[in-house]
Amino acid sequence: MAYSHQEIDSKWQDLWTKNQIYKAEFPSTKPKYYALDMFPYPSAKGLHVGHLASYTPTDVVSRYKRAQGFNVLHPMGFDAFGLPAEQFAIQTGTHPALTTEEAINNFRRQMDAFGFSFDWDRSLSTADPKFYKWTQFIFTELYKKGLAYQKEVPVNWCPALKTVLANEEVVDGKSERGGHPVIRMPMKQWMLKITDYSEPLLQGLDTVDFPDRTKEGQKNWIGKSLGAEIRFAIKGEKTETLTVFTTRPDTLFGATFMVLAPEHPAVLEITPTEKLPEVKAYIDSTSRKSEVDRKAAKEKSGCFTGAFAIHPITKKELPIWIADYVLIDYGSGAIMAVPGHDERDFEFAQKYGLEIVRVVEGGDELPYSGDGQMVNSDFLNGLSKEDAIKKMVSHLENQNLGHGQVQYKLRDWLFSRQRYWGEPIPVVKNIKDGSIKPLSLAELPVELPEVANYEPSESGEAPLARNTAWVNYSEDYTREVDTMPGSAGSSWYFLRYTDPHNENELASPEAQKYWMPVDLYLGGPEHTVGHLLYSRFWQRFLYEQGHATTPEPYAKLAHQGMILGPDGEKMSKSRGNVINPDDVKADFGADAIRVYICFMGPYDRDKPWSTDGIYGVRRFLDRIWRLCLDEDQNVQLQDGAEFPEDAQKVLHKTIKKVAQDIESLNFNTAVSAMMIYTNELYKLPKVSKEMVLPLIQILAPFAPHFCEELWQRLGQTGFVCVTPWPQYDENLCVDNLLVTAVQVNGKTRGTIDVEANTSEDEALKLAHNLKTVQAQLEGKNIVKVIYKPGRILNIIAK
Ligand code: ANZ
Repeated sequence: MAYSHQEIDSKWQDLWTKNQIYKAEFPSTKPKYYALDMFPYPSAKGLHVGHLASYTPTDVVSRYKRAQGFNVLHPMGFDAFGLPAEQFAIQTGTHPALTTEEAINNFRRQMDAFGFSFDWDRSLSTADPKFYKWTQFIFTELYKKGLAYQKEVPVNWCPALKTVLANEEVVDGKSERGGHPVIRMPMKQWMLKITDYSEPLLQGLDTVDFPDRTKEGQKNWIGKSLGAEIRFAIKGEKTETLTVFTTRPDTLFGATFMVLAPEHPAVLEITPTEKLPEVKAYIDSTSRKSEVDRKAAKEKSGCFTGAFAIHPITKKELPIWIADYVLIDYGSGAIMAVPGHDERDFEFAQKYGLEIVRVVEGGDELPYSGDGQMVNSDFLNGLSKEDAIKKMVSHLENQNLGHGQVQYKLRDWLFSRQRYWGEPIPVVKNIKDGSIKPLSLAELPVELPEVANYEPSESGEAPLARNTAWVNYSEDYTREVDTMPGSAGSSWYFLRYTDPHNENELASPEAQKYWMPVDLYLGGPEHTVGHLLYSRFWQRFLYEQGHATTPEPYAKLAHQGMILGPDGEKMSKSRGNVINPDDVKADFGADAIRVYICFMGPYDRDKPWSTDGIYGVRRFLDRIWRLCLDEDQNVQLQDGAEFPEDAQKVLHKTIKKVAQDIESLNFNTAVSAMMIYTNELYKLPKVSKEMVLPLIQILAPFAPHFCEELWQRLGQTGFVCVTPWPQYDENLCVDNLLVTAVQVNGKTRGTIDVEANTSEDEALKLAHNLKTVQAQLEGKNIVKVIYKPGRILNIIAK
């Protein structure tokens, strides 16, 4: 290898730190750029290559923006609360704060070793009381506005983890972490009313630059449905009615039965006594199932209550059933079943022999959910679906039978955990009347108390309850013992980086006005409906309350792809295909890895690690080194060496392209452009500084240590990473295209545009793109080609 990476890497890391090169200035008259990575859980295992896949692209952008004259905020912190840290602490027996601190220090050392240009003065940890003071403050603000409340709710209880999990943390009826079974159980919990923000969160998506699939994911999660609420009278009941939510009020004449969720409060009231045992048994059998299991159940199950509803228009009697495919917390927890046009209702009707009526024409057989003319539908007959919906809704409204209704799937955010390692919820409860009092800012932070052991208790009570001295807040009040979920701190941490040492506010309006919103936020796509939605909710709330200055936190969001093992499979210990960043760095140096990560392929795709690939990148760096320095490490560049126009053009196009590519996050093509220019330089008999220095400058965001070293050795002063980006000459970026006539066997069939140095093969390819030429060459073999760029390409074919 041409250069010694160990020496160079640590030399420049020290110099950058000493000179505070990455300090984000405030106040400043410069334009700002805020490049943010999703901060990591500081796990004891340290950095893995997945972290590098996220931090390298944002670091390239940050360095590039600095060279472009921006005042860059590129911070890094630690999402230190949450289950992984706690479980590690439980396993090792030490306080989570200690293990967390150790892990943070290790992460930081590793991050520095890759040359990431973080401003460590602004670092934060969500488990630091100075930080979570403000997380707690935000909670009290939410509480005061009625957006934090307590409710007895059926929760996802994980007996193995001994904690409640949010819907997003449950996958296929199992805990996301660890894959333990999850059951439904009623428990009193803290909830945040994110549902009040359904519409703003939807609308806000139009104002931000997020990947389409992320926007789609959030839209689906929020799940806006336009429809109607319709009231049905109950046979034999005078006052009680049943309300259903439907997206298809046009199909009301096709409703042949009703279904209530088993938990629906009307069930036991309407069920005649003789049916009660059967109905109760059914309710019992479904209550243990998780919502996910209920949705996924292959076969529908249900139970007839013995009661009947009255169709609001035809006055027909419709049997009322209960079934667990109807969910209690969506719409009104009751549906009108239209088996002719709804798949689930159809299956149910078939299983229990219920009537099926067609009310929409179309499809070979039922159920048919498409559009078509209405039939068997009285005053709707002949109308299209859209017109029928309108007509039915206005009929319902005129007759006072129902009304148009917007429905969202989004649920409130389950915000309490019965765990130790989280932010204490900063409220106290009156012993006598149970009323809640949020603590004032002066009493924050409520620091995590010491407890005898961190294990959650079997009963589901939080470990904080064990410290009774702490729990007894005053004579009249006891403290809340639940803690916040891992996603609390990450819902606003990006604001704190703008003003991390502020003791009076979560971040000053001045600092936020300057830095916010985040210009580029990079992280994994798995956070689509968790963190990325929660943080948008908090930001919007804080904006309304005057604590934040923008309604949206992130102007642009991107997701990096996954780095797979060399075998193309997800890296995992059991597969033995895990690449350890520290090992690879020891062999190849930080820069080769950084450049390799950029060069592997589009940053947002999954791609396998390849040791050959790293070798190739390292060779590329070595070639640049050897171009500049001889074997004795003396500079071997020649002042005044001729710089042919062709080569100049390649350079200027490369400068332009690398900038454009970084802006559009096409890091891989930026690297290959620099490789092409390097090859170009190798073709020249003599190379001068003028040819090499701009290459070093544009390579610097990718290979910062290597480029600083060369920059210095070539006699330049200052740090290359803050040297203004080189200018390119637009005149040298346009190709002089030469119009060339294409002939087949002597007859002109069209023209192609080539450059002076376009090869015969490339010219032939261009000619093949012409339909006229294709037609002439069909079924023939090319026997001879005469090619004169700018004049003629004659193809002789038989
Ligand atoms: C009658 C009907 C006829 C329906 C038809 C659909 C098709 P989205 O689009 O997801 O909002 N529904 C309403 N509340 C429900 C609940 N709590 N649990 C399960 N299903 C429920 O779905 C709305 C439709 O889902 C509603 O429209 C209702 O069935 C059902 F040809 O009503 B529909």
